Amino acid sequence: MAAASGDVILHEVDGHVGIVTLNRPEVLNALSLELMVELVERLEAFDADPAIRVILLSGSERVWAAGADIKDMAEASVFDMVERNQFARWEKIKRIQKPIVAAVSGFALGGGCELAMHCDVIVASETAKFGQPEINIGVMPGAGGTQRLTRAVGKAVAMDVVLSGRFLSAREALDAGLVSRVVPKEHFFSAALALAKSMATKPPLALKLAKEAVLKAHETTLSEGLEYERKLFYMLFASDDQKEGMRAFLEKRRPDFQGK
Ligand code: CO8
Repeated sequence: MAAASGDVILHEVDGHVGIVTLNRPEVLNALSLELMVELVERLEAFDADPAIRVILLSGSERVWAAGADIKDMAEASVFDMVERNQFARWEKIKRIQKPIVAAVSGFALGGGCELAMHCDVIVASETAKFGQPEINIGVMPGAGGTQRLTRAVGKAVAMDVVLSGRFLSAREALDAGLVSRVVPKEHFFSAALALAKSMATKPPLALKLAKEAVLKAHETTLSEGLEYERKLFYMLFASDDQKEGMRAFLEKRRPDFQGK
């Protein structure tokens, strides 16, 4: 793990997987301004690194992230908030092209839940708790919670969570469609890493374009989305990996994808 003591973000590389770990345990990984700057820098560095095919974002077993750092915001004015323009940083996470797997254990609240929803696949420990409790501190979700949660789980559950501030258990989150897999807490990291490694055996360009196409489903009409999908599908026939993948299938061998 590449880190010095006091680092709020840790990172390491395992094969083709870039691993990023939130590291402010004393405040339950609250997403301070500093942490968000470092997180985005690290995600962008992995996104630009050709050796990395998939990114794994994790917290600790106790907590994923308990939201934006309330100390950073408690005395802020509307002018401070506008001047900080923090959401520009979140927009950069949205623009990461490689798949991001979230390994979520413990609390994923407020900005923490929103950060998990910026990831592409959420693997949750059975102890995970998802919520948008901003209503309890006089505000409301601001990094996409009202939009992404509603698209993920539908209006009924989203309204319940956003207006009451209650937490969803991992099982509820699975049933509602917010997370893809729930695993025993002792395996939350290894299960997410295994998934990320398995994805990293796939052709990198197809991974990126497939991610882009799925995300497009939230942004457009069905017919425009289908058209978009078709064009990306055609584009993959310009890649060596398409030839390799199909030939390997026909030759009954494992494909060797080069990311070209
Ligand atoms: N910000 C700052 N510090 C925090 C935060 C936080 N979000 N959450 C926990 N901490 C600190 C506590 O103050 C405490 O510090 P200390 O030991 O110095 O008192 C330490 O972490 C441990 O926390 P608790 O003692 O409260 O631990 P418990 O196990 O009793 O409770 C909870 C855990 C339920 C998670 C509780 O800490 C809690 O409710 N936290 C706040 C959750 C919350 O309201 N999150 C939403 C924040 S607002 C937000 O995310 C808006 C996002 C907008 C977009 C982002 C723009 C930047």
